[in-house]
Amino acid sequence: MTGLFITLEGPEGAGKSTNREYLAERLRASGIEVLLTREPGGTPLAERIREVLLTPGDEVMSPDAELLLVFAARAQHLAEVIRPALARGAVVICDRFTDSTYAYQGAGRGLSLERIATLENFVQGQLRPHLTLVFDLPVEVGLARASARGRLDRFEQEGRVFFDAVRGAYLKRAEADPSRYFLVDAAQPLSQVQQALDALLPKLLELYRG
Ligand code: T5A
Repeated sequence: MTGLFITLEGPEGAGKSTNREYLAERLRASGIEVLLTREPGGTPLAERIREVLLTPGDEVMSPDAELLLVFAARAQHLAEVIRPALARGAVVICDRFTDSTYAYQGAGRGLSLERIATLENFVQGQLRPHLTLVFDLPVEVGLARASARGRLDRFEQEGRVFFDAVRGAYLKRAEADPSRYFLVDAAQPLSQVQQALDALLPKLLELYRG
């Protein structure tokens, strides 16, 4: 049996972290093993790479170095956590995955999408998420939520143009493949966002049970 791979995506402050536990609990209530994880990160080594990626520093990180670090963390995460969990039949809910790379390193930094696709194939082989929830909201709303938490990480210090490109990339990817992507209006009050997730549960269970 192979499990179900669900990824949560979207710009800063969209509510991915807030809602991942909610979704996990709803699935666990149906007796399913759920593994919650995140990127960059998810293993001790990948979390160390996350620190490097998110911590602002004096030395400017080159976009290529950033891209390779993201995929290095992903390779470790896949080998140690995601693939084993899927192999034993769990539902894996991952807060960000390769759609973030297309959005941030591709649209945000302007790196070639073909190069990202090459690394995606190299690191992941055939593995792609079964379902991707894109939490979408106006850039200024997400940044206001993220800023309210205090110190900004290295990505959150980027400007409006960067985040407009990130949001646009998510919307474009979701539009191109409606069978895999599900858009969530993340600007709504939390209770309504969670109602939208509840409405999605039967589809998730159907996908899981095949
Ligand atoms: N990255 C990552 C890349 O560049 N390439 C990659 O390949 C990958 C995998 C990771 C960074 O790494 C980059 C992208 C990111 O910049 P992160 O901390 O994991 O950083 O991701 P962030 O998006 O920065 O995480 P945030 O915490 O900012 O966003 P979330 O998780 O979407 O939002 P959340 O749940 O923490 O909510 C933010 C605040 O809003 C409130 C919450 O209570 C919280 O205070 N909130 C709401 N308020 C009102 N109404 C709602 N509906 C709300 N939902 C949440």
